[in-house]
Amino acid sequence: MIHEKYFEEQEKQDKLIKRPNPKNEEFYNGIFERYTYPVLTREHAPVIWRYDINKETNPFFMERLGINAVMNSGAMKFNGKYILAARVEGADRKSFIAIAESDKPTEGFRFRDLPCVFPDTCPEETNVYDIRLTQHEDGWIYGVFCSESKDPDNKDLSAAVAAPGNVRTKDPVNSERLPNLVTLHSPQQRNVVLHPEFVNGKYAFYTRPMDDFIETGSGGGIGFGLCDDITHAVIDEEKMTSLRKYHTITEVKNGAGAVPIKTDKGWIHIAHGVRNTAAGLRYVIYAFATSLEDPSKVIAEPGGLLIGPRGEERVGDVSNVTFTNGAIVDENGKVYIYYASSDTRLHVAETDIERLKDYVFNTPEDPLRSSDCVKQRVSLTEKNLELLKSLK
Ligand code: M1P
Repeated sequence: MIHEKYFEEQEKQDKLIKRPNPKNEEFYNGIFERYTYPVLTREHAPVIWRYDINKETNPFFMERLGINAVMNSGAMKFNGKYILAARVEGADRKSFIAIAESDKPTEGFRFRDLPCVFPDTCPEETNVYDIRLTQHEDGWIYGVFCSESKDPDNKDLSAAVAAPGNVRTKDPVNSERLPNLVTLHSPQQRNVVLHPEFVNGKYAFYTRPMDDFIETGSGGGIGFGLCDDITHAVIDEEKMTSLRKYHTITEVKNGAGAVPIKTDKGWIHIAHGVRNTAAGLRYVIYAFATSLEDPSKVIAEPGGLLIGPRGEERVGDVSNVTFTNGAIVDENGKVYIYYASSDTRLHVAETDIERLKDYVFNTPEDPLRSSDCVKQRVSLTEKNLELLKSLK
């Protein structure tokens, strides 16, 4: 017999999913719009994932398998639907990937009945998260994610190893797991993204070389490497693309985010950068462009952040974080950037290709020193003052 509380909880959730999500009219920067509500939260996790709805076995209608957070999501448009492959974190700290879909890009996301169950080919793997969905020109949809295991060579209980897992599918229901990507010169990898096109006839990956699970150490930024065989992907040389720099938003680390967006001026990358503060690490989203002829070559990098945590976004399980691993470009040129705040919930920011190009190619670079930054600002202000004189 179904517990009566099930119907109450389900009704609450249906209301939440159907709630309209207007643009946040208070926020303006000309670059993108924010929306009022997150598009996915832990309250969106299906009731049937969390409760045993049978009154005989769950008389108190207790949550048996709680959900802690819904965040970092891969994204794509498929068969007219907006698809999010979300990182769902259980109350037990283990994450898994689950697909939520909607007919609209900014509201109405509902999880499928069952989360994704990838072929269990890595017995040492403890946690999986942060999938990037690449609709590759070879006809497959790839999902590259972080596969995390306990470090067998380190007695520290928290010592872990991160490697890029890879699944592929043609129908987003059944998936084939490929061996984890191997990078010959980097002991750990997270935030790996498969480029959607062949480069010199090879598969191309954006990587993030790390010496350690948390610290990038000698890893200088976002790398780029090629491999011949996607079914046994091995990367030898990792060229550097967007570099970490002292006293910038990427000082501590950075990492590729959404699959690069192709424009007539170059590939636009929406990535994340991390700096340290007295309050801990601060994660923000930034953008840069690489050349169409050589997608490893950075051709533009606006100074500063594109999306930083604001208001309620600042607080969560890991506060002061905005992070993205998915964006969708619509047929009409609109771009939806799905970003999580503070490792807790998922939001959407809306822009379009023309604005993104203008932002990436016409926003000044970070001149790296206060004295040059202030000159940059004075120059802009003086030009504006000159123009304002015409009003007098
Ligand atoms: O907690 C913030 C983010 O930390 C990691 O990102 P990075 O590898 O750059 O440190 C990821 O685990 C990510 O999931 C998380 O949002």
